[in-house]
Amino acid sequence: AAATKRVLSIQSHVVHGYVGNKVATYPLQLLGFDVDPLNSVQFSNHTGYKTFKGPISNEKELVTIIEGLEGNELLGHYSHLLTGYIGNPLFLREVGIIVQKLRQANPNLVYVCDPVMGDNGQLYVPKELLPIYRDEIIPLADIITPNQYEVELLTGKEVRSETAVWEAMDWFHKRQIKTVVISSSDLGQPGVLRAFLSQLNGPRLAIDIPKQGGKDLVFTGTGDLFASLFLAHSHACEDVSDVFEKTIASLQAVIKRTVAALPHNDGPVKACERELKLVQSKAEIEKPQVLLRAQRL
Ligand code: PLP
Ligand code: PXL
Repeated sequence: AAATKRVLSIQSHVVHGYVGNKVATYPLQLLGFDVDPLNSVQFSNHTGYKTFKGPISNEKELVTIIEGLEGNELLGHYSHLLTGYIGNPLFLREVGIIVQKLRQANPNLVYVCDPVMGDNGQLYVPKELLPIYRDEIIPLADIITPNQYEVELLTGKEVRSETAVWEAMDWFHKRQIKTVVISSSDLGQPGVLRAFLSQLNGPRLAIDIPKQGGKDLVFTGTGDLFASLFLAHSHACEDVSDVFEKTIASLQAVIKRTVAALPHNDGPVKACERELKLVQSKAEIEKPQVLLRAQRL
């Protein structure tokens, strides 16, 4: 029988720090989900450090793991599939086959896809991933969480205005994706990130997020954390505004604690000092305090 709260999470593992499965697992567990992490890579740390080392899993290894689960009739146990950073086109193509297997085993499976490809005009995966996401993977998803740049890549159109945001949302809805969340964009006022959500035959929402800790500070893993929190809250809440607000509330609390722990000197902030203070934010993950409200548009 399908569990109601069991996630297969296909993402990266890092030994040190919090991105991919390392940042997604704990919040999902705190919010009551069993999490089965399937690691697409095992790196020493995320790729924004001076150096990183470790093996990348190939599609044959992925198939082997899935065969093991299948051999024990475990594929039907998943209520959710979550996918994030995948660096290998053949691995991604295999994920498409796995989605269909999981759906066959549980027709109510919810697939949350974070099509991680890049940020701020910079691609950080091989360009061969784009057509696979666009044509094979995205059409299978229920919920997608691209950033502004990833929306531009997938739709093939610039997103430089709010009108363009809603046109892009409709591009996804035409492909039957129920919920599209753009977790951050530069379309807000200066110093403000604007996030957008659109639901097929549902509301259009936006939340303005004041940037924390100065304009040059960037955090890694925030998008991965967003997707895991959104998955958890979308299962628990009927109202998609609540889901959106709670997700942003916990994410902002984690960032706030991370900023507060930065060293008080003027030197450049090191990658390891910017690692999210995830474990320390247990209370705010369990009980988000909503400060930023969603606007209905
Ligand atoms: N960084 C900050 C400060 C945010 O508030 C958010 C989203 O709310 C994000 C990052 C997530 O966006 P991205 O998917 O671009 O990492
Ligand atoms: O958060 C995205 C991400 C996921 N996984 C790995 C990364 C990054 C971003 O740098 O390096 C391994």
